[in-house]
Amino acid sequence: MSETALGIRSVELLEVALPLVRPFRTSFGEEGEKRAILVAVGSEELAGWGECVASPEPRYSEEWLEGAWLALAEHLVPAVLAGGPIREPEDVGRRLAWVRGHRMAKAGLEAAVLDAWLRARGRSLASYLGAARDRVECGVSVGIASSIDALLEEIRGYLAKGYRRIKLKIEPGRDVEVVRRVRAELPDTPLSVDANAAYALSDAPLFEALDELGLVMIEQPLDHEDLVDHAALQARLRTPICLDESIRSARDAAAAIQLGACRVINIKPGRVGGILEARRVHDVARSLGIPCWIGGMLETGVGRAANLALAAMPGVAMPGDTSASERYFTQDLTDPFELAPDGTMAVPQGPGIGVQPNPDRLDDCAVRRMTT
Ligand code: SMG
Ligand code: MG
Repeated sequence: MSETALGIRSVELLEVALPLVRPFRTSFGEEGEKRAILVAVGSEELAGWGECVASPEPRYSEEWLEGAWLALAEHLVPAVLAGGPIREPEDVGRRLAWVRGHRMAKAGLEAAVLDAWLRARGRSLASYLGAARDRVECGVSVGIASSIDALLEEIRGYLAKGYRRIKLKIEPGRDVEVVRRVRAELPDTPLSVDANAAYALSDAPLFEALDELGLVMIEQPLDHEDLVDHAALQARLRTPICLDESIRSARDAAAAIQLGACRVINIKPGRVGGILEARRVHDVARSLGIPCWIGGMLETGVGRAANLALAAMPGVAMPGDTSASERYFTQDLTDPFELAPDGTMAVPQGPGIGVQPNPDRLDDCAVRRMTT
């Protein structure tokens, strides 16, 4: 095991396409297929893997797959390579700090370097992040369905598998009535809703109606740039508001908490620019007494493995959108992640993220490759 700096010989970008077992619909659009950029960092005889979660279209955030590919190929990868051997994982962020934004692209590259760096030391990502547990609680995010009956059938299937919290996607016109029906059918199930920024403060009465339904949280009800309106809405509700899209950094997290804009934070490493910044968001939330949990971006096993390590951090106090591979894919890129009947999943314990994509599966799923 090497304790010396990590020399990077090459960086490969791979665009992959995997069919989803069912389309995933949110207030901003529908995805029928998972596309992602995998980043593979080659060093000596080992490789490190990272996943960039930018979607094909810039709907969830301003980043999108093609833009992330260009940012990586033209700016981020050359900047990391130009700096020479990596002495510590923070070197990646320092070398990329001059690039404004492009957090998902940066996160994919940082994750790959961090994985290689940890593998060279025989150390797991979970232990590096200070994991407090070796199994984590899992919830599931349920897309907007064609009918309430179809939605209930899907939810019952997930509950039978053991998921500990159900998150319902809502959009204007498919909100209070749907949630009320689900709540009536499932009075004891921990339920949350996620609006993906589809509402305005003038919709406060709608959220007051949701406030009566005993939800665990209401995720990102309002515009991603509007912390002040979120604070005004939170002041009117007992149900905690959880921010997702609005939190792009530890600095945003501190501001949102101090403003009273949220009482829960969804942490996604891609959204905040990397695993190290995700840990900083966690640390800020924890020091200010705000529970956090780990979200999801329909990741393949590569990104999922890192999310499970993050979910083991001590301040993560709620089930994550870290669902089993079979909830997304008939065949994942890695060995599948499986949910235990008690609704928990094992945190990978091997070096780095603890898993690797299967080379044959990668050949089947790769639609584009580029090596620098
Ligand atoms: O990974 O299971 C998952 C998806 C969780 O709902 C989920 N993610 O806003 O939290 C969110 C959405 C964004 C998905 S965009 C592809
Ligand atoms: Mg969300």
